[in-house]
Amino acid sequence: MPDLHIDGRWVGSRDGARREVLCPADGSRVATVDEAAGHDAAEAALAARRAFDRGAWPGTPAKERGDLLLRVAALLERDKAAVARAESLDTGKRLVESEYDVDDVIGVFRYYGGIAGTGAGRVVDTGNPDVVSRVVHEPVGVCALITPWNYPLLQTSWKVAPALAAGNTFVLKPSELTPSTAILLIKLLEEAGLPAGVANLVLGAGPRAGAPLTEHPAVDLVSFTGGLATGRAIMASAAGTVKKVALELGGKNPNIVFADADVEAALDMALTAVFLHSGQVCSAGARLLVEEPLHEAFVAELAARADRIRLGGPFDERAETGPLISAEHLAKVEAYVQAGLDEGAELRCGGRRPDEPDLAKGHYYRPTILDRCHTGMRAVQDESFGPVLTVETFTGEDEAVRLANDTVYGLAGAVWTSDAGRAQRVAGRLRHGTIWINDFHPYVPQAEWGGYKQSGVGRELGLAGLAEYQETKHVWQNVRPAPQRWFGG
Ligand code: TXE
Repeated sequence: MPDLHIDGRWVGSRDGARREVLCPADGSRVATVDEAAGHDAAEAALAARRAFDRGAWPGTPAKERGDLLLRVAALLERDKAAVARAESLDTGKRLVESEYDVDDVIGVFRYYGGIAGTGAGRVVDTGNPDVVSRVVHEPVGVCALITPWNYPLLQTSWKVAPALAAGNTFVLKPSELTPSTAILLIKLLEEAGLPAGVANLVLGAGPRAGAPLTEHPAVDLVSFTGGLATGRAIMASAAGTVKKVALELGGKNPNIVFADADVEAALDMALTAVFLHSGQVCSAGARLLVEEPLHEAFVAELAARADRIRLGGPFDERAETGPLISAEHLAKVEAYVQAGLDEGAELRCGGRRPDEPDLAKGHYYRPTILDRCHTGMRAVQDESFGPVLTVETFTGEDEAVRLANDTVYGLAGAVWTSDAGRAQRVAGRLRHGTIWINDFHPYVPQAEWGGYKQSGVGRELGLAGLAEYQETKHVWQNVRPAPQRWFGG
């Protein structure tokens, strides 16, 4: 069966191109899928345009749109095992993590299914009794949804669920490295009863299949999650037709540990913060800022624990984390660590591929800690998106805040302290979109997610995540029209 979905039909790419999807854990072939090019992307954009301009979906009662999302959640529940397996094969992540991801995806569809019919707008008091003034929300139109490979289905759900709840049509372009769960999701949307043309899917490389969507005049909005450089390129190309853009571009997220913190909890969570999914997490706590008196003991224990982390493939029940997504990404992480060492960082653990022969075919890299870093280093400023922690020290609240904000990014950060007042003061001064106090990583679909500064534009999740996919219209009605005589006429 072909893999592109355009105007309600499964089709191949027009030029017949195909791409192999390989499992990062061992290089085995997972699938061979159709690879779209510009003409396929354009066809998909036009199909979404027709479905928006002439189809029933944008005018379907919002409550009914929400009900469809709830049906999708139920179908995902039914197919959870197969979806999680597909996600693990594409990404190499542990099956249990993919299962958590599918649970989260179900939660996102339930959340937007639940709120779809609740916000019809508002009536405005104009002070004039002869006027009815309403502010209403309408769908933006055709959305290009471009998603990355680290949490393929989860990132997709953050876009697809609110886009549909708001009544939009879309073209989804998942990462070329991890297309399998996008195909499964489109099938479930069809099964749930979504009209033809509302959800379109093109697969393929970014410049070939994604870039044409960001330029196409039929597209009204681009929502993108991925790297900073690609985000800048997309923003520039969307400018030609002044599309709305929503961007989530990762981060270099500070994890601040004060000397009065609960050290055992802070240690444990510092590991999770950075080494979860081998650091391929936009909110990874990749910068540890530790208060001077705690520094040596904290980092020594952290390095000892990091050295014991067991690597392995998706179905290895003893594994604690998996491989990097590709050979290219592994090479990038290796070069990043080398650059950090060249800049004067001290290697406390890792800094190499694992020795185990059975991991040799995968793109594995040992959890790595670079100590004695400072904000002047590229290693502290650039996102490695791998299992690499940089360590800086500070003294007192002001220095902690200054260092934590000394980055072009602003996605997330954490503060560990037993002083509740200090926790709130620091949280208030951090220029990052999510702040955890004495915790790291949790999120809920009800709360907004997104970045300050170059971590992005706009918000996903929560009410703002729905508003991103809505236009706002003011409707003014004069119920007692009469001449105004502004002009003598
Ligand atoms: O991502 P890209 P890459 C960061 C991380 C990583 C770096 C590069 O630091 O090392 O980005 O990763 C599509 N027009 N993050 O190169 O290129 C592409 O096909 C339109 C952070 O893998 O950003 C894919 O679907 N689309 C991050 C998507 O963009 C284009 C998650 C993401 O790929 C395109 C992943 C173009 N010109 C990487 N070029 C996060 N925020 O969580 C590429 N794409």
